[in-house]
Amino acid sequence: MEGADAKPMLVVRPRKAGGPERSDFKVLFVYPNFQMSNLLLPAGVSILSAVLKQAGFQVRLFDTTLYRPEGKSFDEVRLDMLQLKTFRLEDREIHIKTSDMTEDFRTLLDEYQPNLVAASVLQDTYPLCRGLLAEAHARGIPVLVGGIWPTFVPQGAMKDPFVDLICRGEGEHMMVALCDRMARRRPYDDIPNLGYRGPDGELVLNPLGPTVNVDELPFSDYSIFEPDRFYRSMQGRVMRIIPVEMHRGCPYQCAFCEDPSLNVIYKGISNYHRAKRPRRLIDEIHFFVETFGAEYIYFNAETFFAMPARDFDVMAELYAKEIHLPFWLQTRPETITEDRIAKLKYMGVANINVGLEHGNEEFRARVLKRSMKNERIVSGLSILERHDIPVTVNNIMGFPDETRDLIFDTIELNRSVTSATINAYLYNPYEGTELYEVCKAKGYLPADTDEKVVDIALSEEFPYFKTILNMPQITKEELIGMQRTFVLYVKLPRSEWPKIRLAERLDEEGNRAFAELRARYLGEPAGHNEFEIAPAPAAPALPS
Ligand code: B12
Repeated sequence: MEGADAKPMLVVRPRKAGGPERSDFKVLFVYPNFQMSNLLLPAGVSILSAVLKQAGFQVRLFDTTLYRPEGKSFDEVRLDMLQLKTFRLEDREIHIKTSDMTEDFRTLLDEYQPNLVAASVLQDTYPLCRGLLAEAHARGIPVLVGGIWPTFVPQGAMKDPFVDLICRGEGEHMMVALCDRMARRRPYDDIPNLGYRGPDGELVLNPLGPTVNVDELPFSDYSIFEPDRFYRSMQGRVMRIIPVEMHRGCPYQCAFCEDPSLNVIYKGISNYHRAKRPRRLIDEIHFFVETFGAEYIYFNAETFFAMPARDFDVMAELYAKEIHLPFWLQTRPETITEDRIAKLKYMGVANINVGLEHGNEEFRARVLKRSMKNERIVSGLSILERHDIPVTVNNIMGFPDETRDLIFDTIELNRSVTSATINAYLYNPYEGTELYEVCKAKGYLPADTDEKVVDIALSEEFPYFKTILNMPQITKEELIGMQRTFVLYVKLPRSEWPKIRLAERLDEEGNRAFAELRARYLGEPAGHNEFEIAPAPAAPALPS
């Protein structure tokens, strides 16, 4: 089956250093992740580290994931809301840090003396690293910020005086060129994808250069992460779960996602959506098994089946014969067919994540730009049920103009399928997406100026489980209440719905009802207030 696809395995070891300047040049990445969250090793900094090391530079990383946050962690909130299975990090002797994060960062700066500090950020994670970047800048170290947020909101991070440079779009070519010029003390203001302040403080954005050939990249370098970071829970089991970047980008048009806009900004330059060749993908997985002791593979692809049928056949055969570790993937419901799932079983599939997102066909097609029939969603998921594959169903609520009834359409559709776990996120608009523009035009953003939205993104309070939208048809409290009871509405009998309605309320009585129902759902003895619920937020201001 390999046939024409076979190619020699790529070598990952760093090439001989380009010269003394390169091997002396030290990059310190900062990865501001939600603290103590059960999240993956990220693709972005891992590939950037690999290309920089290959080019002969030194790389280290400061990662915020294993520090205990002040309040509840992202995962603790998800556990409260029944959207995550209980897991025990202690089983694999994973240590959560109790030391002071900023102090540890200062110590690392003293010890490592980096020539460049480079943060990889999303809109929600940028606030977590501002203090650290300010520390680096105060010591005269240039600070660079890259990732999806600066790609679409380049002026955002540049509002902070301690940020010197930003990267729009892909970072591989840009970072190697930048470090090379910095190491040789050459000007770097012409490097594609770079943003910087011009002579009058104005933001200068260089044009985007071509995208990388994903088959020619070195394998992702996870060695910059601490050993405890390789563990993650999957359906309650903590394992060494290693992600493999399989596709970059996505061919679909979902209005809430940045992917369609990545295709737009790269239009006329390169195709943003790319898939790795099966042979190369399998070689990379071999490397992860040998180097990082992978016990479980996480295919990083927005839609796993967005690839030619032949590539899937080749990959399935290679994976089944050479790897056969349990694995996770994500795909759209309408891509699920009997034949494909039989092949996934042959490969050893363990879990599948399916984006249902919304239960009302018309709303889903018109507002979310996801056209598919509910029948197809149900039939797709029933194939997974027949094959006994645990499924996580993703849902989002709180879209512009979405009413309580529309949210119930999503609850009903979830009730008609079988799921092992359910994610119910509150929608937040990300700048660069089509739906962000809709929210803006309707006056649902906190204020109708880009500046204000940036300020909110920069605020320490930018929430991971709240919505920033102010909408006339539903309040923020109602959305938060529906989010925390979503799983109960789906999984408990309808006769419980009046009590679940009470459990939506973010007051003492509501919290008590929620605690009882949650305990019942989990089969635990009921105990009042065995966990705390965040206090109800102030009533949102409606647009005038
Ligand atoms: C896989 C994925 C996840 C995974 C892994 C996350 C991770 N950090 O890798 C999981 C499921 C854990 C996840 C979680 C979340 N995600 Co997510 N995720 C994605 C997805 C589908 C692919 C990301 C990816 O791996 N791309 C491939 C890598 C190689 O690309 P990249 O990360 O963009 O990096 C390249 C460039 O950006 C740049 N770059 C990146 N960092 C840096 C740093 C420097 C210094 C430089 C120079 C360049 C640079 O160079 C890299 C190589 O070219 C994207 C969609 C997308 N296309 O971006 C959403 C996306 C990034 N996620 C998003 C969101 C909102 C989240 C969550 C906040 C959701 C939530 N509330 O739970 C969390 C945040 C978790 C976190 N701390 O990161 C949004 C972000 C929107 C925004 N504008 O900020 C996206 C864009 C989806 C969307 N709605 O449009 N996510």
